Amino acid sequence: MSIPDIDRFNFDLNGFIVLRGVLSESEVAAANKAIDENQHQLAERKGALRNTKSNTPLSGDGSTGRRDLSGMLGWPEGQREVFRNILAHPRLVPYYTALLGAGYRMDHLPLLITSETGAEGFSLHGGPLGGDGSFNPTLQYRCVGGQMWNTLLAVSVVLVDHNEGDGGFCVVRGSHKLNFPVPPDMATGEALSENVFQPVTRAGDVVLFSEATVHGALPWTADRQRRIALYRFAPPTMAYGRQAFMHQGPLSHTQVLGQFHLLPLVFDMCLSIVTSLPTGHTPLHGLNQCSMAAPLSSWLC
Ligand SMILES: O=C(O)CCC(=O)C(=O)O
Repeated sequence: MSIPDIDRFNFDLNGFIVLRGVLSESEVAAANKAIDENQHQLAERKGALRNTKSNTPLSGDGSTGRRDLSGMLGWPEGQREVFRNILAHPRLVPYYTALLGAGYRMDHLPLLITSETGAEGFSLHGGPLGGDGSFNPTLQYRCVGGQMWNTLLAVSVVLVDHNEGDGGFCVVRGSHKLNFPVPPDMATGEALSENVFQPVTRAGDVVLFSEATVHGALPWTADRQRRIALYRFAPPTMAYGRQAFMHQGPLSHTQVLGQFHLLPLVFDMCLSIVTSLPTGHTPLHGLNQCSMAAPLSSWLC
């Protein structure tokens, strides 16, 4: 299960790649129908939850926020399958394996992102260095002896067309190998915007990008709702999502143990995902490819 040389070259060069037509028209329709049925749960990021700096090229109309929602993997039967299939999709597994190693695992919870016309974008973030230029061990890309490796891979499933100038996902090509920190004015969209690229995508495409590649989102300008489903995967030996705890200080021993009431839920979901894997993926293969129970903490962020 290897990936084409041209894709390997492209990812290594740019830090991301667009895979065309991964989802069929009917799968895109199923995903959009499920989102329609759950639209009311989408939360808009207003006020203090806005992400961009006011009055910058990323801030959109200044008031419309992005909306997001997680939990699609646990939606009722008929709604969840198309989202669960991304975990071990036959077109994607070779890429996950090439970019993360055999035994890759889902990291923090996938989420839906939607934007109405005028919604703000998302400040540039990610990259292999911290803001002060220090090494950022959690977001790295390497290629050693022809083997690519990422500490965290984002998988963005595109559910509506993103035409040129529409906005949405944007990336600084090649920045997974940068050696100096991103200038603050670049992160806000105020400087060096000629280096910020918005890939044109169609509903059903999937964008794979290293979180070590500087990326974000441009304000949404199209007159239809933007929709993506965003997943993150990690190598079998790494967990990024647990960092969400650390932002509020480390948990005490008792608090960590307190999280274990979730274990049966996680195990249930793991089992039901394995049983709903696409044909050709045996339970053993599924468990190995996507060890969902491992990072208990990542279910909580
Ligand atoms: O909106 C997008 O496509 C980018 C989202 C993103 O980078 C993030 O949520 O971390």
